[in-house]
Amino acid sequence: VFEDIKAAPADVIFALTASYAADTYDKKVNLGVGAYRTEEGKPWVLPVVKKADHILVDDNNLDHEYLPILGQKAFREASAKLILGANSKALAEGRVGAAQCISGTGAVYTGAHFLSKHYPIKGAACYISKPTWANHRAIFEGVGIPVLEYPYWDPATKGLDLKGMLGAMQSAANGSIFLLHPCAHNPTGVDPTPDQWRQIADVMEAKGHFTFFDCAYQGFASGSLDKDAYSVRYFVERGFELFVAQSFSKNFGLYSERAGNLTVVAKTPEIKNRIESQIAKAQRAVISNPPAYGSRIVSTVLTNEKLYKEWEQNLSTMANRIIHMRKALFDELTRLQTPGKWNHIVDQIGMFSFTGLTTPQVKVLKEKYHVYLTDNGRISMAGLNSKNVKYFAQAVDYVVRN
Ligand code: PLP
Ligand code: TYF
Repeated sequence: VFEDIKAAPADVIFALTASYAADTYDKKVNLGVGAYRTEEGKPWVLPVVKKADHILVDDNNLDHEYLPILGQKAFREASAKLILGANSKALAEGRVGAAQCISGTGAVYTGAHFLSKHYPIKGAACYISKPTWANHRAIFEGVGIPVLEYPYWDPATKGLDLKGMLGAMQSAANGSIFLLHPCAHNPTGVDPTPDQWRQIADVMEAKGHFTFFDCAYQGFASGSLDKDAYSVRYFVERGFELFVAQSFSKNFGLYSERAGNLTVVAKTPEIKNRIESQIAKAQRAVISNPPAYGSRIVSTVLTNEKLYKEWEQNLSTMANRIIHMRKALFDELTRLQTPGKWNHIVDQIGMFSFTGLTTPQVKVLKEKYHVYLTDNGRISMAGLNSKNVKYFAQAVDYVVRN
């Protein structure tokens, strides 16, 4: 039957992880996948997650019954509150919906799928940032929504191309869908400032565009969960109806547990209910109902004041180690007098740095130095530690000079 089936290309980032794992060189460095690593280069189970784990194990009332189709209520409510803020007017007005999804990816998919069926402007395109996380295009195209790009990264300044971004928003057809990263942009590590968010919101509002936030790094950007939610809360305050996909993979280190949420801010409670009912109908046909474990860990922490504080500390541990590594890499490149300006390494935010290294340079890094990173020059800062940062800086110095 499938004699003519064509092989699909591998996911670039997962393929990097596999090549790294197969490499036997002792100094190899993995700066590919955006997953937190300790100073020892190991995955980190957050201490607060271990605590929540014990609480769940000791809870004799836990069973393995199906969750409701839209997921665990405590998790959905706590997730919406985490991103919108406890004092959110939209929450108080009862017009915020939520669906527990298969992590951030599933939340983006669920929102995209809903838009493909119910967005009132037929044929509306979704604009994604150039560049962005590769799955954005795959997800929206997969549900039949045309995908276009808006400028984001300015190679000359190694910062935000605000003019290009606003220009694309202006010239897009009214009522287009815009996928925005609320903080810690993947892959560039460049975020708009509050004043730039205001300008973005002005155009989004004037053009009647629909805002779809994809929030995979709350807690990783500014070191404060509230500050990292600034853009989302600001848009909601201004009265936007919007979607927010939330991932707990990074900020809880729950990568494999697939804990995510789609928060829906609707115009009225009644519209919110109808949206949720359609999401439930669609969810039933894809996953029936979401998995429980990750969401239980998250809701245990988010609904307990003491554990929440501890979680914030765990987040600081991760965010600070990354900031420390930015500084260490910058200092090392400065010490080596590596040609070029490297201040963007310390200026960029979140898990990634968009180094400006070119695809041929990346190739040499891999082949000569066994350093793994994506072809666009993105590095996952968490892959650096005090044992490998000098080696990496020397490798960068070599490829820049040769
Ligand atoms: N969105 C962005 C921008 C991401 O970087 C990621 C990956 O971490 C995700 C969504 C989804 O991640 P996950 O499905 O693992 O929660
Ligand atoms: O960009 C990253 O590294 C993370 C992890 O298909 C990831 O977002 C990468 C690729 C992918 C799913 C997650």
